[in-house]
Amino acid sequence: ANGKAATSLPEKISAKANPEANEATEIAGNIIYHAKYSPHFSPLKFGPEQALYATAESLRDRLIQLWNETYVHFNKVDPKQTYYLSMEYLQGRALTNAIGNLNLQGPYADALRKLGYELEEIAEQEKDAALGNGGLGRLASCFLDSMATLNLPAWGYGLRYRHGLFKQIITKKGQEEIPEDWLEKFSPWEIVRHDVVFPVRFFGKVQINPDGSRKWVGGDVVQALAYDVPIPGYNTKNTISLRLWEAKARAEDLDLFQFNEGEYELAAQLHSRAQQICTVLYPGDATENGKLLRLKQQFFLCSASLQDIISRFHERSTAEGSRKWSDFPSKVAVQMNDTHPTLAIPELMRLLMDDNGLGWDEAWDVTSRTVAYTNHTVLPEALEKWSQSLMWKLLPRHMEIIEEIDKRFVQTIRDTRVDLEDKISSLSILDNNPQKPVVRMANLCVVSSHTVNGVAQLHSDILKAELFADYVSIWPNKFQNKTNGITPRRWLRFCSPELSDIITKWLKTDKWITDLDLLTGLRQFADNEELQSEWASAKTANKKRLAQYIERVTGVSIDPTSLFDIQVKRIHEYKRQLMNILGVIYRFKKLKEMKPEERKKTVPRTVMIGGKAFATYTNAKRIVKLVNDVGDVVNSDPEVNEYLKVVFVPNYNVTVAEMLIPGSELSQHISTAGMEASGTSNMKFALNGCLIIGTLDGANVEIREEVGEENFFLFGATADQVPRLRKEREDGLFKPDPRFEEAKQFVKSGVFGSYDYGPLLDSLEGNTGFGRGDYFLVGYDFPSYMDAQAKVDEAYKDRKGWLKMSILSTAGSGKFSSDRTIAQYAKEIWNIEACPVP
Ligand code: NBG
Repeated sequence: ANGKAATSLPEKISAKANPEANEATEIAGNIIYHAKYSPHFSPLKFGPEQALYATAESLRDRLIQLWNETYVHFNKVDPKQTYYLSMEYLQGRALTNAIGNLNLQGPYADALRKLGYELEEIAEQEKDAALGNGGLGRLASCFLDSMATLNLPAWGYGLRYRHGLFKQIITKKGQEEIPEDWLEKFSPWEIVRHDVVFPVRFFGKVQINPDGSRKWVGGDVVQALAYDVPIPGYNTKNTISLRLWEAKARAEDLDLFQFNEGEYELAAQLHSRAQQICTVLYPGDATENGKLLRLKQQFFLCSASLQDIISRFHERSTAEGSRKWSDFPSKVAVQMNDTHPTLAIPELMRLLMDDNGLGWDEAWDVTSRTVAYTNHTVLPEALEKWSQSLMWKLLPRHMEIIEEIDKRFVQTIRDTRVDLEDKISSLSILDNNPQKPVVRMANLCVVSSHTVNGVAQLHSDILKAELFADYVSIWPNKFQNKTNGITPRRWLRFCSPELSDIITKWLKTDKWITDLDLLTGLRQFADNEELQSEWASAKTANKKRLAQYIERVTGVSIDPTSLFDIQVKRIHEYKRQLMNILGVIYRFKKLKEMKPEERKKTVPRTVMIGGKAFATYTNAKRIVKLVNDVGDVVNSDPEVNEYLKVVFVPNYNVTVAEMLIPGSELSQHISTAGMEASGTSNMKFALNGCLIIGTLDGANVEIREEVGEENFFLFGATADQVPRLRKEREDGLFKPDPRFEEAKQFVKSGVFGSYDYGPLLDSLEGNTGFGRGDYFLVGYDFPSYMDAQAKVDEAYKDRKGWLKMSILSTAGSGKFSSDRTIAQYAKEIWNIEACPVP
């Protein structure tokens, strides 16, 4: 705190002559006001935490003002609006982002200095809003930033998980999970909307009225209460909303009689059932109860959001008299982020038919012209299938509607496409297999949506050629590609101000922040020594900052002049962190075998791996344990630790990513080809001048095209080779590379401790009875991976060559702005237009 500890509020702030200083004075006054009158803490103490809340609240005033103006403007213009439905948002911290988007960096820094604090120090107090698990959730958050920045009439809807996804801690046992506590105190960024409440029903039964219409009655009714998180655009007034729902029981649901009888749990059971809904993201689903809770969460999001959307449709119609339902699709676009919000389809049908009296055909026309679906994975285990009996129990009316949609769809196929007769069992929505009857959510989405898209070109091609091939023959124009993107504000401008300033200086404009294609202008300077040296010093500064962070959270001290090699993402066998660590193990073994003078010729490396494993995913947890065990041995080996360090970065999240990515030089995107739908951290790394070692998978393919193949370390099988290679592996025709065998053998020898890695290593064997046949082809790709790693070392020795590649990597990343992605969604799927607040 500016040298001296600031723990109390200053009495007076003196104004200076220039306007910036006046703005800072005004802001400081605002912060003091909030510190004094905040309902959340006493003004007697003004430590960093209080300073954070007061600063955030001063910003919140501005955001609310802008948010209101935007809302009023949208109401007036009444444009078609998009609603993005997502079970996940990985917002991360909001303070730096809000200050940056509002262009208030200077005044806020000055204001806080007057109060005895540095802005960075205050920003660091903030906890991440971690309402997501990985790329899909972070994509949703990047999309919101772009929607606001492009002035699009678009909103997000999600759930307000009180404990988000778990927090990862690393102990001797490996990964352990503890609850996330982002709401423990309170979040200054949300506005409770006691005026926005909708009832959401569960269970109950379908009542048939005398006129034949149907009504869902009985069961439990829970209230959905809205919390609005304002999302400011960059350099614009437009501020949109992320509306998060919280589940609440009604006062009348407390059974006062039972309570007074001392039966407290029984008396409040509806309250506790409502509480469960927004407790955590992805509760374990191994039990029936767990499945039921997840289904409740999904329906809760869909029902509350659609009721809200419909009420806004009515609200905006009052100006020109009441609106026709057939206009709904020209006013509303609903985007389903993966299959999690699929229940939006039967829920919209139900609301239209049962509550608003539309007939089936009219309701179907409205629904199918309104909803669109983004697929984010081809992994069969991630394609949702819900048990029909569970659905009948929780959502009886919706099951009737789904059956009817399916019946009509199948009938149409029978009537019009005799050639597809034998495909009907796989095309239909209901899988009536008597062992395990399920609803196939992806099929329901494809049948009901006007547009279906994948998230990178290769992924969209695979969807069309494989997963949804037969649907393509029915609706050839339904399928699109929308290659993912990332917001250049958070992922370059704000997380690496040093590099950003250099880019602005050389491009002679900062317009690249909203027009990322301008980065190609750096290409002409890639060989320029002056730029290279500035580039190098920005990278070095970021590496030093990262090294300090690593030491602080892990105790491991790393050398900022070594090559920083990073792989951060959810731990999954298809992402092949296991291949990475086996490569490290091989490197370690070779270093041990070398003579000291030989070692000196090698390129020192720091390998950082981070990511959460799903709590019940045993092999993923074993991988986390292995990385940690390898780190313990390597980092304490006096012969080798000058040349190799291995760090497991705990609790990887958005904030950690903002620290790691700017300091990275090499990053690994090494999934089995065809399995990673897109990847989005690959884009963030490339944008920050980090080189990629990777397979031809997901968006890697397009990144390599854009940055140039000479600036990308490619290896491995291609997606079209994978099926044949798996077959060969199964048939025992595969001959492993000696390096692969040596690395596995080394682990088995017990060098990395007594933990039993047998089962993990067995998963890499052919069909040996316990082996899973190396489904992810680690063995097959290992030799080409190691060869590519050798090329990395060679390239790193040529300092200028490396810097040039790094500059070209940034220069080629323009395509991966989420502004480009969202502009394409707006034009090609949603049919919406910008609506800037004047
Ligand atoms: C993930 C994919 C990633 C992709 C993100 C965002 C799911 C279901 N899918 O490859 O695995 O980048 O979605 O599209 O989380």
